[in-house]
Amino acid sequence: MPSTGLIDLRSDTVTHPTDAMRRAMAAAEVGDDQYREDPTVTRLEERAAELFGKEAALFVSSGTMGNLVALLAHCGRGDEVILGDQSHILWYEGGGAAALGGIVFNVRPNAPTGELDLDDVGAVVRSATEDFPATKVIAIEDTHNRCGGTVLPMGYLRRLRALADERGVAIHMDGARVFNAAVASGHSLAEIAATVDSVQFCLSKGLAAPVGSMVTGSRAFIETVRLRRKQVGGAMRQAGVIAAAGLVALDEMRDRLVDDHARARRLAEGLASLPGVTVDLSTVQTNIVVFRPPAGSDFAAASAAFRDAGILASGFGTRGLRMVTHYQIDDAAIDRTLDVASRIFAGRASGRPVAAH
Ligand code: TLP
Repeated sequence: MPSTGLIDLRSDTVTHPTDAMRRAMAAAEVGDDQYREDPTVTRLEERAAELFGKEAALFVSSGTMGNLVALLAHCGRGDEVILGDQSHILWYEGGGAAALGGIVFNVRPNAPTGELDLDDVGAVVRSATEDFPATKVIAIEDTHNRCGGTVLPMGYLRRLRALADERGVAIHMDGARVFNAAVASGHSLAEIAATVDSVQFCLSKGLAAPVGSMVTGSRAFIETVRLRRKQVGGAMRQAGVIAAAGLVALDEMRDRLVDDHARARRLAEGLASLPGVTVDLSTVQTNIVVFRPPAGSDFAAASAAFRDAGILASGFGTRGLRMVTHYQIDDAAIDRTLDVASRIFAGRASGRPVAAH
């Protein structure tokens, strides 16, 4: 992106398909996927299962649908999911699992790192009785969006796995950005996925595919997920046209995430050096930067000042503003963002931010 154009840091969901994706989409071999006859979808599902070391995978239209059908497969009506108070499933998915599946949300605090406290989770897992809903699944998020893109450490994942095994419950990972977690931690997708029963991951975030997410898990689990996808109207026909972009995403777009992480770090350090701006640098581990304007500033006004200068950020309520790096954000875009930020916040250790120009 030229440094004079609009700099869209609202999310990595804004990424456009690459030229290689558009070529692959145009050339995609297709069939009716509800007859399991779309060879491109089948290839994508096989590739995803292989990468994640799971028996099977299913292509779905979005991360929200992936989380929904996975939870519907783990839980019956009145069963319970344990999830974090900052989780995407709780905040941004319209309560779908409760609305459509009658699933009970047992909400526990997320630590600033995105972890759920293991003692706390152990204390609230419960078996069905005449009174209690039965806990069927613990839902975790890696990387953790509202916690600023934090990566769940492997030691933590293994301890959670041991707890879940001991208590007979499943683990679902909302791995919308699990590729960022793998690149940042140096652990393979299969190592990460081995600690959980199911993973939902997005092709349409940092990997830049236009549409699509996948759910991976055991063959039997994915068959149930397939039925749930049908029930919510998510089964598709010649979906190979979009799956083709997903294959390019998996094959060509994972390694470059390291560049997004380096840029996010530079952005975070630059913002942290401005008067009164607060960034918890320990949470800036991948491509997300959450920062708070100087105390007393109006967050909406700060966001508007960036927008007036051609820079889009998203709001995370009282947590601050969020900027997300992705492949359309180059070094010049980071320079310009920092330049604008220094003008917005210049000398503003407190009080309302001023316009940038
Ligand atoms: N997140 C979006 C917004 O909804 C906040 C974003 O811009 O980050 N899990 C996680 C952790 C996500 O961050 C998202 C999207 C989803 C699931 C849902 O994916 P989609 O948008 O494909 O339904």
